[in-house]
Amino acid sequence: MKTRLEKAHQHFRSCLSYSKRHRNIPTEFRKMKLYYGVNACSLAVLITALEADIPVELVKVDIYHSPHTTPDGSDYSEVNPKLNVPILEFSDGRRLSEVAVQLQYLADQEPGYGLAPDRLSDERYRLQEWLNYISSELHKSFSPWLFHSEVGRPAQEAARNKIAFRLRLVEERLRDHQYLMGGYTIADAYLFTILAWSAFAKVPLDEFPSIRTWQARVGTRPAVVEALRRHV
Ligand SMILES: N[C@@H](CCC(=O)N[C@@H](CS)C(=O)NCC(=O)O)C(=O)O
Repeated sequence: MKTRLEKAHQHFRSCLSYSKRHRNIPTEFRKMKLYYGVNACSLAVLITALEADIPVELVKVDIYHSPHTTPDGSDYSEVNPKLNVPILEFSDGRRLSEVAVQLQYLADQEPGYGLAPDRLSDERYRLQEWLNYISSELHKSFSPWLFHSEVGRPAQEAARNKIAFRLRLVEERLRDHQYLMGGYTIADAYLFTILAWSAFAKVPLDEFPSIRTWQARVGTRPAVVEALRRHV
């Protein structure tokens, strides 16, 4: 059993090491640009930056016309040869792509906010399991309707059925968990962003009451409300 004094010392030491970690982050890494697209998955990254109190400058990309351009008319392919958003750009010019990676990057800059479990912990791998599932099984299944309606109805219907099947697993999880990992994490920001497309993509969520309750819960978080306001 630890005495109260020992506990106080332990708390003090952990505060010190937190603020040391915080100080060690070079300031240039803390001023980032976020290239985003209206109604795009970049919303998850903005939500997370706001949750973690990390300032980002927003740069809108017109992803609905080819070539994709930024507000000054520049060709976005020079920023991201993958031609998609989001991109996080650091002030030294380095860039990071892929939502699931960007979310973890931001969460790791400010571990005190608890947006992701500690790196190397078992829980971190559980989080990555969700991030990967959202990215590969859900996010990309929505794309045929959002960006490629020319694929036609049969392809759309097949994707809808796949999404419904994959959401059953999410529904089960949320039946007895407030958030995907128990407490709120970046996986919730990502899933919330993808499921915001369900009305537009005509993916009914009526058979998923727990998902709908969770959506309402996530949707009232101040960072989410603010991100929705800015991500236009
Ligand atoms: N694998 C990428 C996919 C990003 C992605 O699909 N972005 C979409 C918006 S949600 C996009 O920019 N689409 C425009 C295009 O591909 O031309 C990631 O996870 O960041």
